[in-house]
Amino acid sequence: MRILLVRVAADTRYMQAMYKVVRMEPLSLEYLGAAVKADHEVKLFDMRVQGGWAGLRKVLETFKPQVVGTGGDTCESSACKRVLTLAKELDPECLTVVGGIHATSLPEDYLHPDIDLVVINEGVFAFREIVAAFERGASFHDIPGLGVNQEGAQHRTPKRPLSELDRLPFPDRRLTADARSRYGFSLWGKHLALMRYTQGCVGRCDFCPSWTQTDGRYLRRSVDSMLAELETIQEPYIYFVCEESLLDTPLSLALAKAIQEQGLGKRFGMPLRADTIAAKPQVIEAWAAAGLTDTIVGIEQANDDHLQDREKTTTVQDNRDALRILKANHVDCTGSMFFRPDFTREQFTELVNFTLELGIDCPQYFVLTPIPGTKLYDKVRGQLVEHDFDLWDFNHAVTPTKLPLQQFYEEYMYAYQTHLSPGVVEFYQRKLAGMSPQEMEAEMDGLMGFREVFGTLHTDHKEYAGPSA
Ligand code: B12
Ligand code: SF4
Repeated sequence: MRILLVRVAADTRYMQAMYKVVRMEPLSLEYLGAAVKADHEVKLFDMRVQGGWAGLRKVLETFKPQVVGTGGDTCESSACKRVLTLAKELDPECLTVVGGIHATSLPEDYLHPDIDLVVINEGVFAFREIVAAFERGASFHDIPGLGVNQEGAQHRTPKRPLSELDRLPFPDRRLTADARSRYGFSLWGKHLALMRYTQGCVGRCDFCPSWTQTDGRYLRRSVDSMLAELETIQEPYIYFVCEESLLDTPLSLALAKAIQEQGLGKRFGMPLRADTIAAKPQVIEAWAAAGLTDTIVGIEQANDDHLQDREKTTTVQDNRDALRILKANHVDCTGSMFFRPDFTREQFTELVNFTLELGIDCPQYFVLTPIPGTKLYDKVRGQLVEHDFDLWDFNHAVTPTKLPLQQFYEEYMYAYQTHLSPGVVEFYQRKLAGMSPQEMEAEMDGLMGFREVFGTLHTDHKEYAGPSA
């Protein structure tokens, strides 16, 4: 069968700016491609770099796929629907399939006339079974882990057991051979590949959908599987797409040692919890020796009460210790913080000052968003004021703000003044020094795009005028 996998691009200004700066390889689709490529003709089309909607129409018309699959974050969900609508418009007989985090967290949102199947959770084996059943003309109702859309209703098949990560095939990176030179994140390493190592988290934070995806389990790959895949990757920089990479101390130390012994000469980035770093300085030291240069840490809040409100078990002291240990090992920290919609001006200032005090190399601020699939979503769903999922990009308030909306965004934008502080400027200088003039131009283009977006976030709310103070 001819199968087209589409890496979607949302049309919103924020996401368009994001795709210029942070453009990672479509790892999920490379996994799906690996699942079916042996028996079928597979193409992967990336709307971010291969011509957007016009390019998509062209590939649909010329390749004439019999199966079209796509997926994305909540803020990309309306674009996913449009992709599959276009596919059906050009060939009503083609099978349309959607998967990914939004499909997993809120499958009913994909009950749509142009979508045939919704894949909940891990998609590799489900997708293989779907394509095989479609080819045979068999029913999809026997395949676990699906929402089957039929006659205006969504029928759920039984839950699919979680796949152990070592059982998955390696992602097929040949599917993105033509686009690979354009993937990366210049601040970490322009030529960057993504790689899975662990999945899930032992945390139970109320704003996070990651632990619910794995029923609270922490899945991991073996050293042998990691080394075998690493040897197939050309890019010099690798980012682990985990939620928390180094929870398992013996495994983490064994992998760091094996990587060092192999002498692959790669650099690594990975997300880490502050309490993991604080409790295991020896693991950070081993990984720094193995090539770890960057990490993303969920610092989140400036005081323990606010952390506890979110059921986050790290403490302000963990955050302080984590930054100290990272600096001692020359690992750069991208710290992630969120502003609660009920923040006052003083609370904005407290959080911004805390990030300066910690000396975070690259502070990233978001708006606390009750994403589907989280406890927080269940807690506040009655208070939602923004129902347009295009704006659920962690940069727009979707529940009422205490400050008038425009002031809320002014404070939000002001937080990014921290990027002019000496420590952050030094971080940028260090990272930009390794770039070619062309890379630097692309980087500046994206960063200016973000500046423009942040200046006008409040206008994105369309009809929504904002709650009163
Ligand atoms: C790595 C990562 C990133 C990386 C790279 C992301 C990228 N898309 O290129 C970086 C750091 C750049 C990033 C950025 C962002 N991220 Co992010 N990210 C993750 C993380 C930690 C892992 C995702 C991953 O790659 N997993 C490994 C791959 C192989 O698994 P997978 O994508 O789930 O795919 C499998 C299945 O879902 C399924 N599947 C997926 N697609 C399809 C399609 C079909 C047809 C089928 C059948 C199956 C299927 O099968 C796949 C194969 O195994 C997740 C956490 C999580 N729990 O998912 C957050 C997460 C996805 N990110 C999130 C967000 C919000 C963002 C940002 C919007 C934040 C921001 N405002 O800047 C940006 C936007 C990125 C974008 N869309 O371009 C949220 C999304 C929540 C939501 N419902 O919207 C998550 C869940 C984090 C969280 N805890 O809230 N992110
Ligand atoms: S520690 Fe991070 S990954 Fe783990 S549940 Fe909390 S927010 Fe999610």
